Amino acid sequence: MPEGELVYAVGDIHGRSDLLATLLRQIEADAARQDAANKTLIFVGDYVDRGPDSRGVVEILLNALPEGFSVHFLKGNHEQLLLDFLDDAGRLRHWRVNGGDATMASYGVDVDQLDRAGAPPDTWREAFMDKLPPAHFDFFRHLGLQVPLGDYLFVHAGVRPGVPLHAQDDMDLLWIRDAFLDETEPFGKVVVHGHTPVSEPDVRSNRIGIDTGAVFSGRLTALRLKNGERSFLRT
Ligand SMILES: [Mn+2]
Repeated sequence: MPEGELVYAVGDIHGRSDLLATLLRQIEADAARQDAANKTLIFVGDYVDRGPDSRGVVEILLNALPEGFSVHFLKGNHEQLLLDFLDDAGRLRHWRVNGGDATMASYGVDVDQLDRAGAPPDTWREAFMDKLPPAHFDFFRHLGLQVPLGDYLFVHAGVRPGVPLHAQDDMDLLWIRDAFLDETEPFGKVVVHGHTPVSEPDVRSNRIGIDTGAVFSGRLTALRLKNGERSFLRT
């Protein structure tokens, strides 16, 4: 990172508003001790699904972040699943098998009742739209796909080897695993990503994985970059 830049990149949250609140307090306290001209917070996506409080996570991201940071919100494949369902109710099943029930329930949708009644996808969509605050809908619709900063590129899942960073396919940025994870050659920038859970931050010469599976492990991780230093904060 250039001199004077202090960057925190937060991994996949998946409905764990409790862990997010804890990690943000750590980041705020840590940043207060640092001398930096610019402080930046980057979230690599997958805010929703699986965990119990997706709604609370988005509330924190919209209204309760520490002050004094530039903030970037990336889109994860789980936000894409949610948006795809809102665009086309026929995508309901695809979202539900990936943890969408927990998200709808967190917004107050009676998932069990809809399930028992065998409600058609359009009814689920109406029920969810009815509960989704417009500010949350806007949040999901305006998420970014990549953030370059210094020698780093921040994305949700990864990048396709052999494709220039400016020409990457959205589907790869949101979903890629093996072709990216197995690549040992440099990508042009060090790619900081989530999406694929690891027990400890996965630090390689060409990439850094920071999805520590918070929803299952209780461990939410932030990568901290300052000048030439790298370190981690975690719950
Ligand atoms: Mn993901």
